[in-house]
Amino acid sequence: MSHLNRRGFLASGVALSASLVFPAVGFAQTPPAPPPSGPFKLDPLAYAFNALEPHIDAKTMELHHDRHHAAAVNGLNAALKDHGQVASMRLETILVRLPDLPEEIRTAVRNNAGSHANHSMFWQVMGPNGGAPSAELTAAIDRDFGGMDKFKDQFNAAGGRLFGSGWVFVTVDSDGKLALVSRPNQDTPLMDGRRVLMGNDVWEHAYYLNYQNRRPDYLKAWWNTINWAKVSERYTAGSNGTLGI
Ligand code: MN3
Repeated sequence: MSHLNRRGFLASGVALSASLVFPAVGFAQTPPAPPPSGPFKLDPLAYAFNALEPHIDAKTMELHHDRHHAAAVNGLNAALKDHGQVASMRLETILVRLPDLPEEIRTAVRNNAGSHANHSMFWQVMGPNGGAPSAELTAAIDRDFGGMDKFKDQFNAAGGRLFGSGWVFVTVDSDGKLALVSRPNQDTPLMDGRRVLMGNDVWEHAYYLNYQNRRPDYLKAWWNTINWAKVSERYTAGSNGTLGI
């Protein structure tokens, strides 16, 4: 449903229920303004907030998704309010074209679009039913990192080295080659036109309630939350050039 249609639908729904409750007032009643909206939206989490316990606690997941990620989506929509042409682009296109954006919205878009993309990826690659990586992904991990254990060690070491807030990513190119990449703040390799297989959020809001200053423990525990079936799907899509966010 388009933004305009949804707004019209909501407005008529409000007017209809108002006329049922207050028949004397009927359609003279002005419906309340719709909530702020825009082209980008926050998808609900595909699993329960407590689904990743004990590795990531429910409260952290709820705040992370419903507050932090939601704020990024709202911030992005607000930044693009008067920039319809940018607002109509795909998120990955906006991210790779940041240098072309009007300067007055560039930083807000960089932070909020980056955050929206990073968190959308993050929820996807986690889940309660981990499974195992596909044979193709396993072979790529063996080839590019020397095996799963070394892969996790290198990834966690990169997470430990990150100063301040940021992300550790694994990129996948169209030949299926994997690479480890860290980025500060809400930057993402999508800004360089690369594709992200998976990544971990190393901002303190991702772990502080449960792990406080023990970031290495969080980095280690995070592997227990990985949805390898989904990551394997993303690997296939990355290798054939169809992977989006
Ligand atoms: Mn986060």
